[in-house]
Amino acid sequence: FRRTLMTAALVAGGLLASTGALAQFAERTIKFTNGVNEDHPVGVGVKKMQEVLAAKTGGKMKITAFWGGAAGGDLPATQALRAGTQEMVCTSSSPLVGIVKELGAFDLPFLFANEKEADAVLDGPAGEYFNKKLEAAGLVNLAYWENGFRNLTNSKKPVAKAEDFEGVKLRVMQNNIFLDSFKILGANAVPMAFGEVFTALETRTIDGQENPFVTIETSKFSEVQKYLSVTRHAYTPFLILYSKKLWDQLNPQEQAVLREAAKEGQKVQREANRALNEKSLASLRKTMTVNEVSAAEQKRMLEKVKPVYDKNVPNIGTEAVGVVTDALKKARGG
Ligand code: TF8
Repeated sequence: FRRTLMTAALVAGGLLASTGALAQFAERTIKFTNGVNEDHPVGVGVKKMQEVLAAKTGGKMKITAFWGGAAGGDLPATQALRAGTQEMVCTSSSPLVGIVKELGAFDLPFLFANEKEADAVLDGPAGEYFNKKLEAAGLVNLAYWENGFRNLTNSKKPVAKAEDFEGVKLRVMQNNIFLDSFKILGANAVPMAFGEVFTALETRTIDGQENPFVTIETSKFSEVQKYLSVTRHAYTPFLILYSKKLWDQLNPQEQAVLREAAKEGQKVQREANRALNEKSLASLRKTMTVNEVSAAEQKRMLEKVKPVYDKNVPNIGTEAVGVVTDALKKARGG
């Protein structure tokens, strides 16, 4: 009997200790939205976040994810975060330039050459610089994830040189720098929310769009596009944003576990995205006509878009552009 009592006391004590550790976490359901489909590597990252939260909070903090833009596109979702009516979103930086103009630095054409450079800039002090700007606008960036290098698709012709953009009606993100860049290259560029792109391509309201291979494949643009041109003209990062209004209602332990989850998610999301990038290209080749753009032609395109830099850098802010170009120099070993 004594022994049973003692065991019971020990068990109760143990339970108390563990509930004590978990008491710092409230039951929370976090709404997360994204414009891409769940089979995009963002799905891998979110799954990881869910696992980390389950393990660290005893299942008290949960993420409910909505895919395919079903719960609104990048910009409306980000506005919901600012208003405090939604917790989280994975969004491209580009549609947010109306909120944080400095983010336009990432839209400058041919800025990053490879993923290593992007990681070095985004995960270092430069990334922190943009996080501060975001925070001042009511958005806490938990981590930079990856969409990837953007490439062009269209239904008219292969684009191998700058002159080939002529006569292509091209959807661009709601972003002035993209609009200016493709206009100056000769395309008929029209800004459009991502959620409208598939139908606009299908009905031939537009001829083309530009996104990384993985997004082209998982959003099924390949079903309504003939030509894929490997331009790699921009790397616009994904931001994992949390509503600052709702963030401020979390305690430090809850905030720390969310940051940790987003970081863990970043690792697997980038890995999955990079592994899938080549696979996606291979599968796109089966139905699309793919052409590479030579380094020399990329350079000619860059020459042609130089006035876009001159016009937009003052709007973005020379400080923000300087922060990125300095970090890039460092990453390149200069
Ligand atoms: C775009 C963006 C989008 C992504 C996606 C919705 O073209 O690159 O593909 O932000 O997550 O609008």
